[in-house]
Amino acid sequence: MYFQKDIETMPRADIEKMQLERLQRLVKYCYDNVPFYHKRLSEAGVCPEKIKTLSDIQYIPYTTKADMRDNYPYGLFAVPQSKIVRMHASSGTTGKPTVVGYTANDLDHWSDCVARLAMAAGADENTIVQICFGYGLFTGALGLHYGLEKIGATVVPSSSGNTEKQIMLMQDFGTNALVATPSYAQYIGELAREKGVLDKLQLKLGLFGSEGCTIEMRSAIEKTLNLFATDNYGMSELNGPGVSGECRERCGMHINEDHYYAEIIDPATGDVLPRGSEGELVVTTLTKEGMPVLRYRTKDITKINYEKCACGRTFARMDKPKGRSDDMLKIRGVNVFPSQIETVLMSFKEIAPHYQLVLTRENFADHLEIKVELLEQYSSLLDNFPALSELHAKITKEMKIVLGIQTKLTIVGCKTLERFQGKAKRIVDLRNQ
Ligand code: DLL
Repeated sequence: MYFQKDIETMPRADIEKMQLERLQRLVKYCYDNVPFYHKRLSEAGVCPEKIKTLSDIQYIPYTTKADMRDNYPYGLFAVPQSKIVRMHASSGTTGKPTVVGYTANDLDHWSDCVARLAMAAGADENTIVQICFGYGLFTGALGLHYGLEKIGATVVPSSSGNTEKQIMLMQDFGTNALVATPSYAQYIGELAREKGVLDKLQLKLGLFGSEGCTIEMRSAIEKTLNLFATDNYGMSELNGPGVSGECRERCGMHINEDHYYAEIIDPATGDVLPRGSEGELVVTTLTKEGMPVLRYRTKDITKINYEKCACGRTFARMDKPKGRSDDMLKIRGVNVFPSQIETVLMSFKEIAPHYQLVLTRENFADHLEIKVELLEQYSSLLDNFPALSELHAKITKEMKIVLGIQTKLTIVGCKTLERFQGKAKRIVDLRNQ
């Protein structure tokens, strides 16, 4: 089923014609309305008239997360505040989030994009959907919320957490669709099983996203919850969810190419790679008014297939991202940066600047263990259990406040952890073992 069949099944030549027209308009729009882009484009010798073909996009410099940070909070906005009707934000490395502003048209386009993906997954006006993403500055909940309302689904904005109540509502409301991160969906399944109410749930569809999930893990979740789930990709800087998502064929996530122009580049050199190659996804927002983004480096590693899909849609399909080219960790749906952890650790005088982050997956949920060393002069703490426990509790509490998730802390003696000659490798990712 389609939400906008004429657009979703456009011949490729027409898609590219539309993309070029929109790109030309966008570059002029950014040049005229965002001083940051005016300067960037001028320095690169790109005036709007230089964009004559889609491949001329290669002359435009990339936009990065650092640019977002440097222009916090409103430096990349293209319209005055009076035209902004919504703001969202994502967590950032320095404590300052990345801010996104939306005009009324942006919200309309955003919900169209989500609506298409929800219908491609099988949702319609008979869907009763529980949205178990956290409502707030995070784009996931409100993004799905308005997209699903647009197709006439009944939205239950239950947010994340309070899982027993979620399960009760699912039974009482006859919820037949679930929006969640795959790991939260798994947890809901586990708890429902524990409570002996799995067979009382009427879920048929899962719209999962916001974090990676292997096919194997998804199959296990589908089996537990007795539903069919699709994967959905997006990021705050590009509106949020709705950039791409799977149809019922589940052979790649359809990119909403009338709103997003996607490229694949070599993350090391920045060179654009030939179609079909694997590399870092770079996305240009073709229609965004509030905060347009030119060639945003997502850091997500994937590849794109431009063949028409068996479902009839012609929009290109991206693979599930293999991972990120930077260090951001996504744990139980929460973005965690190693630098945040380091900042917390370094605020304790007893702790040495040596730590290791061990990621594991237990019962389909990600866990983070932080191993830290005591400074030599505090080594005696290892023999003083009450004092060590007190320090342990203080660090754990601070970590929870800063990261927003529970972590396991292991304090070890000095000179226990590995040392490095070149770049430190602090992350030990055992999640796929
Ligand atoms: O996670 C937006 C979103 C919400 C997408 C709900 C889908 C559903 P951010 O918090 O800014 O935005 O995180 C963006 O999360 O660069 C990816 O690394 C990762 N990510 C998002 N979706 C997927 C996915 C939202 N389906 C970052 N598979 C992105 C793997 C994903 N990784």
